[in-house]
Amino acid sequence: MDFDYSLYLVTNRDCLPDGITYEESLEQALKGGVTIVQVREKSADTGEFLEIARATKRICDKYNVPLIIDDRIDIALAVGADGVHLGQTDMPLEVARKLLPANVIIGISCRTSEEVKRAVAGGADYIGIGTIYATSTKVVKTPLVGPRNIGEILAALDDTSVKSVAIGGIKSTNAVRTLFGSITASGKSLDGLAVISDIVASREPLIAAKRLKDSVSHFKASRTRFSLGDYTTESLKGSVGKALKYVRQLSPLVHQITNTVVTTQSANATIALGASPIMATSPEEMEDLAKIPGGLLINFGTLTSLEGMIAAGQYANQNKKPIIFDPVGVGATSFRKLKAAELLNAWQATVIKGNPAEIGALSNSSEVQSKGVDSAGSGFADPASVVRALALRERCVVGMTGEVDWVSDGKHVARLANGHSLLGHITGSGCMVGTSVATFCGALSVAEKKVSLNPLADGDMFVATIAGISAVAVASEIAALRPDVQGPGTFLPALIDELSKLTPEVLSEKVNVEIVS
Ligand code: 3NM
Repeated sequence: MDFDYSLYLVTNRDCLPDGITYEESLEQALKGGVTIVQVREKSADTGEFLEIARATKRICDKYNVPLIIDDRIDIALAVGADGVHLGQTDMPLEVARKLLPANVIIGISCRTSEEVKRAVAGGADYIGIGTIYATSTKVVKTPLVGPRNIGEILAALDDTSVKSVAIGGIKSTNAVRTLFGSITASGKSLDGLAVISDIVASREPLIAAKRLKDSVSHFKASRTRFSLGDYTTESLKGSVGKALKYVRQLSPLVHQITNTVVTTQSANATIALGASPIMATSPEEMEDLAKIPGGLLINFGTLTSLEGMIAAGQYANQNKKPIIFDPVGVGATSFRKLKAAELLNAWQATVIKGNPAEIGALSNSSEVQSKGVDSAGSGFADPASVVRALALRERCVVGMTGEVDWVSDGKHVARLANGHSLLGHITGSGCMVGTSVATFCGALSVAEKKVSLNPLADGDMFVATIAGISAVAVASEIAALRPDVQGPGTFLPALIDELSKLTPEVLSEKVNVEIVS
């Protein structure tokens, strides 16, 4: 049976807010886009369970949505349900299969690859992978799966037609992250998301369901494309200039949560490029800020306001606003590594920008070592492969800056060779590059609104990243040649001047970019 698993609602009468009945909530959820419903009654007597199942069936039939019954085969048979859902300790799959008519589907909860393999062998039609995130809806004694491990578990479904949903703590804020985390090496991904509280506990179940459904639909429509496809060195030169035109014309809002060392400098660089900076850090204002189109930079150089970083990223994902993550010094301490993982589990980055040590640390490579926040190593033997592999693993664009910069969308790799050595003699030049990338990503996501590329952001984020890196690099070359520049002290204001004077034509002409694959 080919059901649509996109938005799988599990019922729970205990979660209903005061004043909303079970039937009202269910009907609103179905109107909002729920595609399949499971009745889950852990404490009801048989008679009460049957009554609830019958009422649910009537409403589901009205919306032509299939009905699954949790655990109870007898209830499923009695109401003519479309399927049964089993836990690992419920009736064995093989036994349930024998008791049920062939057209009744069976789903089973799994948390490991081994459980998935057993489910496949036993003839399951779908699996529910969980528990993904902490949830107060169900007492869970097993370790959380986390979004970045879903893909590995899901890989056990390769070469099968068994469907999958994820469950446990899934909300509209982490829906995009969950879906992206599920993509396997072979390109498989979740068929849908299963939720209780995000819909059932809501006072507006229709809106709650619609938000989730939109995230799943965007994801399914264009899962893995980050860039527009085929590039040549010539086409990139033109695109980079055009991107600067967009920055100047649209002046996007660039929301930056950055470190205390560079805040003023980064805000000035944003203005110089032609955009508007806002340096807000309080979690309470993130939902409102995410609704304003533009870019979001998350730079965790001084690791304050982690809560704000999590909220900002989650709301940005929900609003298709590009997130540029600058994991400053991530290789320097295990604490930073842990926090970077926490952030990358909380939201899906659109671009990760770092120096070789930072990119090495995120790639779990020891080839380039970290010293403080500066990269001490000379670089990777094969930098193109490093950025491509990380872009593929994190499903985002990766920009690695250094004497030569490397950018990949997981498919293409571009090599950039601009920049002056004085950049290495002022603090925060790497952070300024992150700001510039966020500015260009923000501009292109607004300019190319109709070019739907991926669920994370509209616009060509590969081009935006190249443009962001090269704008600072080209401006630094021009600034360093000015007669008034005597050293690092005079270089910094000259750099800000040259960023503001940079024209699309000069950027296109001077950018030293090459597509290497
Ligand atoms: N099963 P919420 S977690 C019913 O891990 C259920 O198998 C889980 O509720 C599992 O969406 C869970 O409110 C509760 O977190 C899901």
